[in-house]
Amino acid sequence: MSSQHIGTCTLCEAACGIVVEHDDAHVIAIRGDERDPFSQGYICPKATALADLHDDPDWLRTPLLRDGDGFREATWDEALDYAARRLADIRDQHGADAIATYQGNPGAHNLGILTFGQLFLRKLGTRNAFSATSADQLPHMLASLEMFGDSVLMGVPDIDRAELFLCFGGNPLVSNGSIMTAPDMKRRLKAIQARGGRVVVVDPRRTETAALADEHVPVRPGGDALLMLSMLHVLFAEGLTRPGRVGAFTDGLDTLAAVARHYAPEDTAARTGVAPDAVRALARDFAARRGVAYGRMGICTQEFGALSAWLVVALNLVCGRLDEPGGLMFTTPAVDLEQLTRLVAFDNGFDRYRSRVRGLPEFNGELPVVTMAEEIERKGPDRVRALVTVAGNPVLSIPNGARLERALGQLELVVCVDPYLNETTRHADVILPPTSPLQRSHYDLALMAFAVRNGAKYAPPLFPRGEDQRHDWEICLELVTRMGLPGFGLGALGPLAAKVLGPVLHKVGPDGILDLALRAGPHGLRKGRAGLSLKKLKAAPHGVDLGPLEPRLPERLRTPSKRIDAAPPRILADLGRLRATLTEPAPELVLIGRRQLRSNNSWCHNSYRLVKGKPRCTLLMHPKDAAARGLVDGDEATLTSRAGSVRAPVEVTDAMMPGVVSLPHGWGHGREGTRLSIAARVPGVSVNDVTDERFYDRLSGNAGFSGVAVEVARVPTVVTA
Ligand SMILES: Nc1nc2c(c(=O)[nH]1)N[C@H]1C(S)=C(S)[C@@H](COP(=O)(O)OP(=O)(O)OC[C@H]3O[C@@H](n4cnc5c(=O)[nH]c(N)nc54)[C@H](O)[C@@H]3O)O[C@H]1N2
Ligand SMILES: Nc1nc2c(c(=O)[nH]1)N[C@H]1C(S)=C(S)[C@@H](COP(=O)(O)OP(=O)(O)OC[C@H]3O[C@@H](n4cnc5c(=O)[nH]c(N)nc54)[C@H](O)[C@@H]3O)O[C@H]1N2
Ligand code: SF4
Ligand SMILES: [Mo]
Repeated sequence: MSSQHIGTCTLCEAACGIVVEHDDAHVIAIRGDERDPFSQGYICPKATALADLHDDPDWLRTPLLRDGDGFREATWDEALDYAARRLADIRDQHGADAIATYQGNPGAHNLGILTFGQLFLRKLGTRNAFSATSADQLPHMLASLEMFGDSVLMGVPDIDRAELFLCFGGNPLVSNGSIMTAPDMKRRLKAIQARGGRVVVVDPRRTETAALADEHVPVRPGGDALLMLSMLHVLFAEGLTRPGRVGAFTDGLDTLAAVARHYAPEDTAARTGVAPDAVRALARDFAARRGVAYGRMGICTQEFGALSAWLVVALNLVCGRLDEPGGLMFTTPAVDLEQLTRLVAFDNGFDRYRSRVRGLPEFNGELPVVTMAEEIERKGPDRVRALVTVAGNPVLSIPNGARLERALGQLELVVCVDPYLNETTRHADVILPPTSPLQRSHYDLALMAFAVRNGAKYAPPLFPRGEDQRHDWEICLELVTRMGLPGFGLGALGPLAAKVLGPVLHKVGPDGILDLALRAGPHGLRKGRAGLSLKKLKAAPHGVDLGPLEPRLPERLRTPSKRIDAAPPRILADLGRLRATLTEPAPELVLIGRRQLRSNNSWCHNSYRLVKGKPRCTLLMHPKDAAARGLVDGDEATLTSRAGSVRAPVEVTDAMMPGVVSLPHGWGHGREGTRLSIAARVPGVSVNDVTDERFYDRLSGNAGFSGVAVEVARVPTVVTA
């Protein structure tokens, strides 16, 4: 007898509704939920992997404790006690900063981690806190903080009403959209074209999205800030700017115009690779249409991430496309993310302190991942002694992961909340594995704040958790209480509060917090009028549509002046560095990354249906670059940077811009001591053994995966590690 369960796919930001056909213990089939008002039946091939994850024999179901070179199974009590006792000892003897933390990407798709995981990591109170944020969207958050006074107030393209989608450094056809929760991007982009609009993609590679677009503008990696300044130059010079309603509460537009004056298209063309006429046409087209400029990974994870993120907003702003239908808008999510981050996560802030080795700025209480390895290596009595990871695999995910991997060996203690024995967790002393996505309740706390329509959906767990299993939130709450971490906002009460409040919070759980947040949120109870609550959401299992995005400014601004700053001084201060690139010699060959539809960052490669077929970890290269190095399709090449070297088969293609090569990230499994029986057999290397922790955005501290200077050779050069 099979039954049906209505759920949500947790594997990427699109948050597609799924219908899971199942028997008592197993999934029989997964398909798109046609009654989900948001995804309308769309899913990508990754959704079916949810079943593989749930049934994966390598998904740990029992805690593991280090035992010599290997691991042994332990009871939850033993493992939690051990982790908590050793963490507490290190904290008591050496201070909070002796424990480093890393929170990874799947945490953003996990209600338990977004509530109790955050609580745990923040209550550890360490300055050595790291997360995927600084390998990803930090520049967008910094631009929002500087311009709007709130780092989580990030603009979302109102894609369903836009008449021009101008996409810088995003490949939504493959990534399924990012900081733009919008299932079925192909349908949405084609709809723009069908209503007479245009899709333009600015990218060093002719990506899947660029192939569908009306126009592809190849740009040199790291050239976006110059390109956008030149577009602004044209807009101001030709009198095409119309900030409109939003202009009335914006400061700094004159400064912006004065800055842009210095970047005529003729002056930037050599560095961007975009001809002056093409820049003029882009600018005019953008001014003429009800469009939106959107930027993502490719403009963040590069040398000028924060400048680029600021300029994307500025482009929308000067053309009256900010906070207007069809432009860059802000959601009215059912849970107020700003409220919630204040409660369980961070206070907005930048550069309130710096890292010890390189002096890199803090952001929202975290330090950049590019400094993680050196902070761990740093000697002295106040050194880092322990690392806690929650849903992260930094050995494969951060620049120069090989260096981090070596540094892990120096630590006294590594605690990982993670279901897999992988490249990072193989260095653990304790692995605390959570339940699978099908065993926990789900609400996209974070992602619905960046959706292209307002909406809300709750999914109950499909399968109950086993007696011998724990949810992420239970693990994190246990660590908080067993460590007697001070607080829950009760300051001096400290450990007592933890003992008393622990059981209370356990009763409340993530669902209880969600219920409170929904009731307190913008669609919650208002003056006696019934609004959203968990009960209401449970009664609407396919989700509720809360309508199109609506103008939200100036109410949501949190700058002291309650006005937008179009030219924040801290961002302008970085322009000198950008200008210098106009005269500096550019590297002959640079590296960028790429995402693949059946791949999900550094995990999910243990699902056979997602990895079968031709090897995908290939080095894409333009025919000219290949010929110059005597390489033909299929040849094995070494890819070398200052940081390291890997080998990969070459795939010659004119989809690449000359002078740019591409290798996807997240591969490189099969290391000794891991337990990934399928992934281990898939060929591939970790591109982050070549990316360089010294190549980053100096303003924000964000990692630079795009534009790393590399050499490619037929004959192996020096092979490190
Ligand atoms: N070269 C290069 N590097 C990149 C990128 C790039 O484009 N190029 N992209 C960057 C970006 S945008 C990101 S977000 C990061 C991602 O990098 P990470 O933050 O490291 O995240 P993942 O690679 O997704 O690793 C997920 C880890 O979480 C575990 N996990 C999965 N589900 C759960 C769960 O429900 N609970 C718990 N506790 N653990 C779970 C997995 O086993 C795995 O160990 O990589 C960055 N690194
Ligand atoms: N299938 C799949 N989907 C995913 C993920 C995954 O691993 N696999 N990861 C998820 C995560 S964590 C994230 S953050 C999102 C990311 O979502 P996207 O940002 O849409 O994803 P990417 O494919 O990395 O797109 C970045 C694009 O920037 C281009 N690029 C590189 N350098 C530059 C540059 O200097 N300038 C410009 N203009 N473009 C440049 C790259 O060629 C690439 O096409 O995807 C999410 N979705
Ligand atoms: S696009 Fe694919 S991976 Fe992303 S939520 Fe939808 S089904 Fe899941
Ligand atoms: Mo990401």
